[in-house]
Amino acid sequence: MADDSAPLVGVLMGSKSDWETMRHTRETLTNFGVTCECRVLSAHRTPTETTEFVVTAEKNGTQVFIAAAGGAAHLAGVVAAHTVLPVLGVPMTGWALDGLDSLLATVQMPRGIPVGTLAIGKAGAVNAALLAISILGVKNPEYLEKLREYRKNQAEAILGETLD
Ligand code: RP5
Repeated sequence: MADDSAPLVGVLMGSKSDWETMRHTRETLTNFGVTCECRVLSAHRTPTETTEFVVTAEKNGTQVFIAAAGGAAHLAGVVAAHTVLPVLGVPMTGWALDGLDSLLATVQMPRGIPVGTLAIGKAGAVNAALLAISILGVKNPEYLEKLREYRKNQAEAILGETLD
């Protein structure tokens, strides 16, 4: 049964080592007044708990999932396998290939189970939050208004830049 107090966005990451990057997702969502629950849950280290989290969150009323992982990054794909809600994937930089491995693992979902994949690292973490807010904005026009304001402020800051 959907619960009005359920967080709108579920944010999963494969390891606490991803949090330095993914804290920008929470910060962005919070700045827009969008509630989220952030959890360390891994597709391969905690597969059962990952599935349970997604199924329960969907039942409770969560509307978008964001999943971040590095290396052989199958977390977003596994989340998408357990829900028809939108799933946004954020590739984390890693050890040997510096995020290219996780980018390909996240973006190259076979036909039938989509994951909307963002950029590697902090840009992807922020943009995943912004895209989740756009998705929520389809039913909540106040979020679209806040996005317009955010872009206006961003443009003004750029136009106000001075160079020495
Ligand atoms: C992935 O492996 C995690 O998402 C993380 O990006 C990467 C490394 O994890 P740790 O070894 O730092 O826990 O599962």
